[in-house]
Amino acid sequence: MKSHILRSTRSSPRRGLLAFPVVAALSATQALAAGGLVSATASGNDGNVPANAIDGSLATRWSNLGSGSWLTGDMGQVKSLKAVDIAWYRGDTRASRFTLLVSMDGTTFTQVFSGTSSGLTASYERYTFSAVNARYVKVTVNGNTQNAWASISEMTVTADTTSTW
Ligand SMILES: [Ca+2]
Repeated sequence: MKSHILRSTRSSPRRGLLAFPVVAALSATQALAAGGLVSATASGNDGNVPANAIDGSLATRWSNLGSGSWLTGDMGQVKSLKAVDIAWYRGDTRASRFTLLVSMDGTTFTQVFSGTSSGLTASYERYTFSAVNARYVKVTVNGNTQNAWASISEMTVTADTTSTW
């Protein structure tokens, strides 16, 4: 008599459909997958906390009211940074004025970019600059074309491998 064993193992999961991990505290490896930032701090928030800006989800955001509000991301180590991608909350209906600054120690920052988002997309928009060694990247938001809110769905960095100096 034949017996049939129920197999719980299904066919191998399809690759290429992995979503970004959505967890409160990312390990360095996970964070690199999600956008290169291992933690985030900010000048304040309205309940939409800074970690929401580095969780890999465009459905969550960091928000704070007031021109000059800032969000700082930590890459966890010094890297050669050359671009920052930001997805602005409601970025398709308003343009945000902002500067990008970088730092080695999280205290002394140097500006590398100043400009205004396009106002055309709520998805990622890339801002590039000459490669610079840094561990921290800060975006300071000076309001938008509708109000004084700073609101970022996601911030990610593009960096070369760890500097060897
Ligand atoms: Ca998010």
